[in-house]
Amino acid sequence: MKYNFDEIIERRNSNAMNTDGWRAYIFGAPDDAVFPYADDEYVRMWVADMEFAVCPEIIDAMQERLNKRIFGYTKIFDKEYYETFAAWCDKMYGWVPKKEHLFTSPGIIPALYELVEFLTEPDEKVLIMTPSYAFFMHAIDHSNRTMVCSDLINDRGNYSIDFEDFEAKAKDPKVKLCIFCNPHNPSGRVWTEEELKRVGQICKENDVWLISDEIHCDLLRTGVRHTPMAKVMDWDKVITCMAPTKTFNIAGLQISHIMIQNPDLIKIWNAQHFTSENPLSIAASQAAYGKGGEWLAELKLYLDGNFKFLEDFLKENLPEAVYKIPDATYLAWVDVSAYLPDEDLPMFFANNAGVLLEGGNMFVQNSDGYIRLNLAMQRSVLEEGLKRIAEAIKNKK
Ligand code: LCS
Repeated sequence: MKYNFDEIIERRNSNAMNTDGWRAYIFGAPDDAVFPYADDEYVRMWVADMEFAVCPEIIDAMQERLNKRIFGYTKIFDKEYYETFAAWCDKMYGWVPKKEHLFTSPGIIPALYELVEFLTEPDEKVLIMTPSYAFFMHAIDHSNRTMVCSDLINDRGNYSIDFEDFEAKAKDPKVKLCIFCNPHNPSGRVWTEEELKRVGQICKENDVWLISDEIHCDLLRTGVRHTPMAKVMDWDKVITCMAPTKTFNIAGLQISHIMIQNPDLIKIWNAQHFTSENPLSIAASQAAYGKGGEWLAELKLYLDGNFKFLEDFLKENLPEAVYKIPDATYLAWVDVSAYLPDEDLPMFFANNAGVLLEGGNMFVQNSDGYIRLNLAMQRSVLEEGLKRIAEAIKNKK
């Protein structure tokens, strides 16, 4: 390996959400709430960022930009930025967004907040699939729109879309928008082309705008390919969201790509979205897509190893847990209901294992009994976290 994913990086005193924001985010608790473990004793397997150092090619590009010593108002003017991203899309997905369809946002979540408002009226509804990343719900709630959930079918950890239910809900004339997660967080499903086409077709037939949030599209098991919704659905009401932030561990730099095709929506976006771009983020994003391929390939191998490690660990220590190595994300979605049928799972593990994780109804609905483990960490830390989880479950029995 050229890059060292075993190196433990100190994150304290960096205003990291991961180390300092868990009380509020997971437990809705104040910053000074007392827990049985000291902050630096916790193994943190929660928020979706990684414990790995950012690839040096990105840091070098940021350094080069720092050396220019002025950080005035900035926008992406250099056409190389688009060309670099387009080349990445072509290589990775065999699909290239048009330059005139590429817009930026500080994040996909802020863009979702805006798009819900742009695309729906106050009495209208937004369709999501559950379990779901909770910010889909928050984006809907923020504008006081009504959320409609279509539960995924869960066959012992194998998730699929309940097309009958999804179609019935899409037919509701008040449903005007679907926020779709491709690949899916938290299950890690990479949808097949057939599934994508069916979702797209149902939305098109019912004139439901379709936002395909593809932020996890580069975090795949080695050998797996991503298919953008817009590649299989030639329909201008498909909006594609991608970002270098999750893949390259630069979420704090706040840059994402929103691909909008529909001319009317482009007009609204241009009129109402305030575009501001950060010079360091532009440098980082361009370096990620231009020079980060080798780092990503090695990251994926390391993550493949962590998923296998978890599989072996569960077989040996918690055989009644239901788990399947996902095709995408660095998040493991594990059903522990056989052991802990009635617990508040994040609280149980924070109090009894010294492990911070998300689970249960943090994923909107259809997620009871599940914990989500962020595996993007050094194997030694992962091993410690898993030992503690198994130990806490054993002690409970
Ligand atoms: N969309 C999905 C599906 C995500 O999983 C996340 C981050 C985002 C958007 C965030 O996009 P941003 O605004 O940063 O561009 N997911 C997280 C998660 O599951 N836990 O912590 C963050």
